[in-house]
Amino acid sequence: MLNIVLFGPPGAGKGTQSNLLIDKYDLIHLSTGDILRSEIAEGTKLGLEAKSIMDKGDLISDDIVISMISSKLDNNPNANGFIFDGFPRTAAQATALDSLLKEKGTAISVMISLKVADDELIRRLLERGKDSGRADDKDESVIANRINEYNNKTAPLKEFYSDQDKLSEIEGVGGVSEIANKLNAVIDSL
Ligand code: B4P
Repeated sequence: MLNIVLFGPPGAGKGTQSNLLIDKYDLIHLSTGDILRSEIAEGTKLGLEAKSIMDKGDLISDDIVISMISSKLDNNPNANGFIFDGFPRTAAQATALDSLLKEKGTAISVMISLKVADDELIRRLLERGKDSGRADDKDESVIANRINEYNNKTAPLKEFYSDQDKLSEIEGVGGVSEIANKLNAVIDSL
């Protein structure tokens, strides 16, 4: 199986690049952000709880996102592989993901981290906020909080994967297809 963690700060292009990779490599896209937003749209109990946390730019609790990913893995027993987009975001999530994949006789193949400077992230997210309807993209202080959460809780996971010799970092600034070519080169070299 090909299991990719697509990593980077908010607005780095994880969702954008995932959409290209799923077609090219026939993978299942698991975006915890998208799953949470669909819970909100459906008005579920989880969605109602998640909305106020996401609108502030804080992280949802580990238990919730781990169980969401666990059930998605169970629901796709014949997948060629998965792209994990926006997950894991904490050490507890990374450890849980390793265990879940081990139970299924597989593992993460690579973590690809997209590098983008903060001023470019803020520019992209405010631009998306003009028509995305996402409250967390409209307010610069919420965006700053998301970047802060990333730096404090999520960025340290690069070490978790580099200790397993699975980290590959690429420049996330440039044209979308130019960045996609760099991602493809990393994956094709596995
Ligand atoms: P996410 O949905 O993961 O939001 P994101 O980080 O903004 O997404 P991404 O980086 O994929 O942005 P995109 O490619 O679309 O999370 C939202 C919230 O959900 C979190 O704050 C948290 O509350 C919660 N959450 C999600 N997962 C969680 C977890 N595991 N644990 C706890 N809480 C969790 O790119 C952004 C913009 O850039 C787009 O407009 C795009 O068009 C543009 N863009 C992309 N590539 C570009 C390029 N090369 N050049 C110029 N613009 C580009």
